[in-house]
Amino acid sequence: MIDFIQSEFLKSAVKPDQYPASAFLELAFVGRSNVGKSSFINTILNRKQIARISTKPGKTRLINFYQIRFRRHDSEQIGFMNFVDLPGYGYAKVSKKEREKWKEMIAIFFQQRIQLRGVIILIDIRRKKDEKDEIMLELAKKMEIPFLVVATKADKIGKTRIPISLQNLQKEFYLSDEEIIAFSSKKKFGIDNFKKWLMKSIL
Ligand SMILES: Nc1nc2c(ncn2[C@@H]2O[C@H](COP(=O)(O)OP(=O)(O)OP(=O)(O)O)[C@@H](O)[C@H]2O)c(=O)[nH]1
Ligand SMILES: [Mg+2]
Repeated sequence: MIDFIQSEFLKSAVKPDQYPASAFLELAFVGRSNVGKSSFINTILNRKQIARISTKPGKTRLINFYQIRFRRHDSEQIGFMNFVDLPGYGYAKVSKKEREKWKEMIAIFFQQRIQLRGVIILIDIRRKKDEKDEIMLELAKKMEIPFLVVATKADKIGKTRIPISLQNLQKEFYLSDEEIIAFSSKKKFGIDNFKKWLMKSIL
C-alpha cells in the first residue's frame, strides 16, 4: 500500500508558462462542476482544506497543482507526485465564452504536460452519462494514459444500490471492473481502492 505523508499547494495556473516547473509524475482530476473533485483530493490526502471546496458550483476555474510526498509500504521508498485539480465542466450558469476558455485550457494542458501519467474522471454515482465525461475518457484512451472513473457521493444512495449503479456506469462507458470505483468523501470510503489502482496502474 501507499501513504500520503505530506502535501502542499504548489500553484494555480491557466497557461503553460504558469505551470509549475516540476518533473514529478502527475495525476489530473476531471469531472463536472460540483462532482466532488476538490473533496476527493482533500479526502485522499486526509486534509481538511488543501483543495478549496466550492460553496458555489463552478468556482474552481484555474488549474491547481499540489505536490504530494508518499511512502510505499513495500519498499519504504519515499517519492513525490503532483495532483492537478482541473476546473469542472458543465456548469449551466457559465457563459459560452467561458466554456470555450475551459475547453482550450484543458486541451492545452493535455497536449503540453508530458508529466501527465494518469487521469481520474469523477462522475456523480447518481448521474447518467455526460458527453464531456465521455470526451475526457476518450482523450485518456487516445493518449494511452491510465485512467480511473470514480463514482462520487456514494453515500447519497443506499448501500445495496452501489454495485448496481457501478454496473450501469460500467455499461454506459464500457469500463472493466478495474476501471471504476465507488467513493464517498463524506463517509470516507473508496480510499483504499483508489490507492490500489494507483499502485497497480501508475507507480
Ligand atoms: N454527500 C456528499 N457530498 C459531497 C461529497 N463530495 C463532495 N460533496 C459536496 O459536493 C459539493 C461540491 O464539492 P467540491 O469538492 O467542491 O466539488 P468540485 O468538483 O471540486 O466542484 P468545482 O470545483 O466547483 O468544479 C460540496 O458541497 C461538497 O461538500 C460526498 O462524497 N458526499
Ligand atoms: Mg473544485
